[in-house]
Amino acid sequence: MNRAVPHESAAKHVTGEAVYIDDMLVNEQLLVGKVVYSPHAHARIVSFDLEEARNTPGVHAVLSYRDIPGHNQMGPVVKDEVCLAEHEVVCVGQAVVLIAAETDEQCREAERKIKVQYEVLEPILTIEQAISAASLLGPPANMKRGEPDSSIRTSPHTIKGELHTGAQEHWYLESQVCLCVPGEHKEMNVFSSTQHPSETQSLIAEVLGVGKNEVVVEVRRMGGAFGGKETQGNHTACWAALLCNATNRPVKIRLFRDDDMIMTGKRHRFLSNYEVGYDDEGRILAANFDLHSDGGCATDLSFAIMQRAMLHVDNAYYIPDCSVSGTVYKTNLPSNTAFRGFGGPQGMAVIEQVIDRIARALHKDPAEVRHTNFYGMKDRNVTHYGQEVENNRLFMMYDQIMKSSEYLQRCKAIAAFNQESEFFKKGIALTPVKFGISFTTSFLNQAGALVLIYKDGTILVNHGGTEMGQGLHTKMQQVAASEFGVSLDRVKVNATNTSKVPNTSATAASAGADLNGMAVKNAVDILKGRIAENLAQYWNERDRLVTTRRDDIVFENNTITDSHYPKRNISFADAIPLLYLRQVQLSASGFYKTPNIGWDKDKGWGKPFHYFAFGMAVTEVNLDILTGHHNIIRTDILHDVGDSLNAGIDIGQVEGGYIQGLGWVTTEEVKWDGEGNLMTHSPDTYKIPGVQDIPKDFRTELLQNAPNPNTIRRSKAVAEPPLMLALSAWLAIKDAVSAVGNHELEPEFSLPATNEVILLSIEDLKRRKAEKTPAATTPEFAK
Ligand code: LUZ
Ligand code: MOS
Repeated sequence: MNRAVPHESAAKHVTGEAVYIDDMLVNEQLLVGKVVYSPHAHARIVSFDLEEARNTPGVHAVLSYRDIPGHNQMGPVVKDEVCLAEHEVVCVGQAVVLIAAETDEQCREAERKIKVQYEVLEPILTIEQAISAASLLGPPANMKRGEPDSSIRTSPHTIKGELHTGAQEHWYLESQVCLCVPGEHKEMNVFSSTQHPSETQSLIAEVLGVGKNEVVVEVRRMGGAFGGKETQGNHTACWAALLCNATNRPVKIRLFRDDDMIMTGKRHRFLSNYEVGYDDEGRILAANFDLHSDGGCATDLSFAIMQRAMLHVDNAYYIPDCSVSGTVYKTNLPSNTAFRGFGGPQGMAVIEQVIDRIARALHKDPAEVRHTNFYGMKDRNVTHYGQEVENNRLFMMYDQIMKSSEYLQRCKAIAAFNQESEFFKKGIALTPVKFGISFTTSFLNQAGALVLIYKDGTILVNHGGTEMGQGLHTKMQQVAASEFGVSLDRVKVNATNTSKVPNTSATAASAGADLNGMAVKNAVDILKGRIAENLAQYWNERDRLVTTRRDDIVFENNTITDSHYPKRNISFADAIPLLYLRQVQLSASGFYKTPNIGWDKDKGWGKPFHYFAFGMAVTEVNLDILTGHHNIIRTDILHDVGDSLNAGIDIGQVEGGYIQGLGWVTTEEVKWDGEGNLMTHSPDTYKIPGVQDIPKDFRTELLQNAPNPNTIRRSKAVAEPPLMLALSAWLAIKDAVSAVGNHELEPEFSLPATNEVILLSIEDLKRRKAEKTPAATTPEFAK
């Protein structure tokens, strides 16, 4: 049953029949909603006048914070994010006024008539400015094992440095969108593009000042999310709900692409400092890491993201003495948010840079230094936060990918090529990924399901996870079908709906299939137990030949059978109407919470993760040193998804994750001007990977024969971990730049490695080399 069946909506996606919120048919009562946002990064609102806008023909509502019936709050964790600005605006793009009108044009006309008077204040726009202003979103966090300071002092070698890693725009194809439809009295039906329907429901109830039982949030599918709708789908939903409530008409808000990019948060920028001690073999002995992130104007998920970064500064490597600090800064930019990897990429980039630097300093192959530092199988296997690395697949995967990628031969070929080639240089890098699976906020690791069997024997599965293109519903359909032993076409997965499964967690942390799969299985097990018990009873009453016990009954091949007396069998389709007549309850809710995890975030110690997902990639690039342009010649990926629930979907996730990571490490540069305006707010200034950027030779394999214990059908999470495999591309580019200086000097490098960064790095390298050259090649006569 773990077949690579196509995504349940694949045909609909390509024919255009898949319904997204913007496609939903609503009657002529539908109003268009618009958000009027701050043009200033930081300003006091002196006054505003909405009268003229309210009198615009076709306009049904113009709302400010004064018109909010409930709480003016939409902070998901900390209540520090107003729904509409009151007396101050803290970033460009912050919502100030909402408009509902019959047409988009009328909204724009009303917007022109709104008069807001601002007194502009000084903004904080960079981490460096925030550090000097001591502008923090909260107290720093710390983790520590051993005595890194003294160990670094006694180490044979040390390195120090800092690394900037850039922001990233989610670029989901479907921008933020929500449609609210009023019901009777206080009821509201909400169709939201959200990864977190339960939180969207909660926040709407809070801004409207009604009970959560009045608000139903439904998600059929999202057109991509990537973390950008883990909390920030809530915003558009709250705004649409306010307009719907004020007009008693259906209201839809869909953010125009540029507005979406300007208004929503990004992946957190990080500035990371490190100091590391190591020995002659390149083995890390001790390290101090100080991570600083740009949280933007409000808390959002910034502390959880910083925590995950701190939990991934080790990546796949054992660091005996280690301390990590993490500080989240408050700036006047939209609140930064979850993005695939959730701080993991920012943490891992630091240690991968460190290992690369160690290897270059020792003139060793970086892959070999990585191998030297891998977590051990029996010892050296406890992380800096106290979790044992169990079922370590690093060595097995290293051996396999070194061979399959022909790494050593290609290193030699690259060296030979670089000797001959003046204007093109090639580079290669192997990087591993070890990624912790579970929400680090432990209580979030829970999920629910509601499975219904109808009288015709068809099955409807509800679960708390949302579909964003990742294939979760397909996997849940497969889980239900395999557990019931029926064919896939008997099972349908319903749109996610808060009135079916309550109090769910976001579909996030790569844990959607793990958590909801187990909850679905739990519901199916309950139903199977009931079916077995009642069928056994029926058979035993009908013919008293033998006794069928409940536990003897098996469900397979669309049939329910007594395994000891196979003549006693009935098709699933026939059994269900029979059981209905016998008054058997044919629906059940399921639940799951991840067992045996526990984590003290104040001490920075414990077992935050149920298990680790592993991956490894080798990337080779060709760099044009005159333009800084690079091509990926070949990428080999070996990724661990346990026993795959669906190999087709998983390979898609691995390849997609790597490509999305490529964007982050190469071309995707988010830039703001000196006044906090986003300069890169459309696809013509913000470059996500296109087909041309995909590796010419792309070889992806899933690790075979590596079942994952204690998870749904022995599978592993897939979504986030492969993104970080793209660090191999970043370091392959660095390797090619280094070749410009014949590997004698280490390039200065940051992330993303845009053409500009690459060219500056090459120029810097050439300059440093030229300065050194006279001394190194002192003419004979001068000696
Ligand atoms: N969301 C969250 C996440 O709230 N906690 C997490 O640990 C997490 N990890 C990855 C992505 N989203
Ligand atoms: Mo996420 S970064 O929504 O798992």
